[in-house]
Amino acid sequence: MSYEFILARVEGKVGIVQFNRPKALNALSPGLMGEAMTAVETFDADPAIGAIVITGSERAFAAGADIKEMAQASVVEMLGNPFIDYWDRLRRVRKPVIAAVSGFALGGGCELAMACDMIVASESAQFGQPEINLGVIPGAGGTQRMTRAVGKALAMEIVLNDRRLSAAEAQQFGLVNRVVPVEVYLEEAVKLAQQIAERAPVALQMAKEAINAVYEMPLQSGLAHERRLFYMLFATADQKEGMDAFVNKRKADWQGK
Ligand code: DAK
Repeated sequence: MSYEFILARVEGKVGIVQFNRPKALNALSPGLMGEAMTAVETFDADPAIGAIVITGSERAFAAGADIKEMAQASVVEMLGNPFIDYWDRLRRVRKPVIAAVSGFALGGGCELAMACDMIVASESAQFGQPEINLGVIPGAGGTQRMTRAVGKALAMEIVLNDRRLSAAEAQQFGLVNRVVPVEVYLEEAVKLAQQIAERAPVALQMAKEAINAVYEMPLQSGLAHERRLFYMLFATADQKEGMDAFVNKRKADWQGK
């Protein structure tokens, strides 16, 4: 499939979606978001793909939603805007999704990175929620996911006072998994995705679901949910294969069944 605002390619078992609006610092226009989610969903449905990487350019992962496109919008137009649906579609992706972030990850760009399962950042990455400068607040999860990631005190500064986090700070506060030199950030993200993609596919999906349940449920319900997923995996061929491979000291051959 050919796209106007993104590039999509496959490396091994990893599907890579790259934002491609360099002149607008990858501002997340509806066109870009629609194409990106279509590509992500196509990879999610492809059994040859085990994990997905979402990235931008060295200068900008994404500088947020397209301010020019929403500057004159009325509340009714914003309510009818399908923009937020893209985030819900990302939440429904079952395979692991890694954001490879370099440069600006601001507003909706930061929210998009946080909606992924992991973040690999380049040393030049900068995370922030500057919507206050536009007379609005984050609307795609920024107040919720940022607060859960870095805690209330720092989240207040980030959202109320446009405090930006450097890559090193983002790692220190638990927002990103690792920080690497800018020359290799995408390579490192793809390498991590490749390692994950080699693992038991059904168990991967259940593991992701169980961890994400932390954000939806109280502890008792989360523990019960985890246990149900654990038991369910004993109905898969991969569980039999994985345990047999261990017992017989061989490498497991996952079927994703
Ligand atoms: N939108 C549109 N264009 C943008 C943009 C953006 N977010 N960010 C940058 N650009 C464009 C600039 O206008 C400029 O275009 P030209 O003037 O050359 O045509 C080009 O990208 C290069 O930008 P600069 O010249 O400004 O480059 P600098 O290096 O000087 O500065 C910057 C880079 C990233 C610091 C600066 O561009 C900047 O502050 N950008 C805006 C960052 C921002 O405020 N982001 C938050 C956007 S609001 C919703 C839920 C959520 C949202 C929306 C809806 N619903 C529930 C419906 C999300 C909202 C947001 O994300």
